[in-house]
Amino acid sequence: MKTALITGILGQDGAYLARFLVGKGYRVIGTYRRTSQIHTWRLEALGIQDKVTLECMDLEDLSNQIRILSKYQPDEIYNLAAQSFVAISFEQPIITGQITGMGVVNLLEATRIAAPHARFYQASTSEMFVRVKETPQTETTPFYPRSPYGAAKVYGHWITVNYRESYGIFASTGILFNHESPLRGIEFVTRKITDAVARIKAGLQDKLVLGNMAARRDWGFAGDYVEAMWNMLQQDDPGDYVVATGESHSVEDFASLAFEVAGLGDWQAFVETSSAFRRPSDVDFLIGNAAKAKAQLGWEPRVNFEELVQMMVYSDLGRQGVSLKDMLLSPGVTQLVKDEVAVALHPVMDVSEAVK
Ligand code: NAP
Ligand code: G4F
Repeated sequence: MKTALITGILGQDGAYLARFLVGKGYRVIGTYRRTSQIHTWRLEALGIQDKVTLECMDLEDLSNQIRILSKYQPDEIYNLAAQSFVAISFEQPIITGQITGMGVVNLLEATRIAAPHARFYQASTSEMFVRVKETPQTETTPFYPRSPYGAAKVYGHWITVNYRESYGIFASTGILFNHESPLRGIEFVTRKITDAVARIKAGLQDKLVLGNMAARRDWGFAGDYVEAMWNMLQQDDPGDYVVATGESHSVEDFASLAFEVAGLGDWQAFVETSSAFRRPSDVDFLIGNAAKAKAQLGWEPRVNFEELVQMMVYSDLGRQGVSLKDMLLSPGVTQLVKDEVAVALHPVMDVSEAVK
């Protein structure tokens, strides 16, 4: 049985990756940072809280990491932990650098010292491109980050490449474009929108206030993207891979479709904008070219933009107690969407009749 260690297992990607690896028969060790309350809601939603071993480990503490890696001797290490919210990185640039940048070299050092034969995955990001030099972006597009988060990730990316070249560690990076899900953190714009749409539908909220609605992103489904991470570590050689859908939509497109899916009509009746949600510098347009991942990993996204918006809106409507039966039974809703909604909702609502 192979052992995988996932940092940031309590985050969105960590939970989906853990589900995928448990399904493949791995022993999964998931690490989380110490907080006053461990939040395992994502693992519970995916039904795997009893199938993974949790260990407290902070990306800032090298000695902690050496002990954990020595104890478990993982075959694969997935470094997903980070201060991952771009907006807060402008407010907390130093801690973002320490966790999202220096945290990577800590873990690489721990790997070199305690588990040198482990295969290592680093969560790189399209936020490294930002002031784009080429459209769509590929593995060879030059980086030009425009946030403390993006700058920290560029360091994490290059130090991973450096450990691969200097010490022969099997270290790969996934340059993942935005990926979302019903389990996305509520601070990110997609989930902020779908949560607000559900609350408006349930009569709990009147307005949604957003920032830059013209920003365009290449949005995919997190459940698809974690499979690409695993694939990268099964290759004969390590490498760097863009993972994206190749389609770009604006925040306005996302909001417009979300209000429509919930049957609320015109989004403009509910949405306001405020400079409070604008960043000192923003990313206007991102779109990825995942041709290398397709050719070498055989990876392609399964969930399209409309399905992604649907699964997020329906999950949030369910969380607010809105009946979903008629919506899920409508012919435009695919089985994939129904299945992910059922997964996201099973701790709070049984939608089994509608998803058969
Ligand atoms: P996420 O939901 O924010 O998860 C990140 C996890 O890292 C959280 O569980 C967080 O703990 C943990 N963490 C934060 N600081 C830590 C520290 N000092 N030590 C240990 N753990 C720490 O992010 P995600 O969306 O799953 O993304 C996973 C990774 O992919 C991140 O590195 C992100 O930057 C990168 N990425 C994400 C996307 C995307 O669109 N989702 C795209 C490209 C790259 P708490 O749960 O306690 O906060
Ligand atoms: O959802 P966001 O906060 O995601 P962002 O900044 O693209 O970062 C995410 O994707 C990256 C990959 O490119 C990851 F590396 C990173 O960890 C994270 O997962 O914002 C998306 C866009 C931005 O242009 C933002 O300015 O939406 C715009 N936006 C407009 N109104 C808003 C809002 N973003 C947030 N969070 N909240 C708003 O009210």
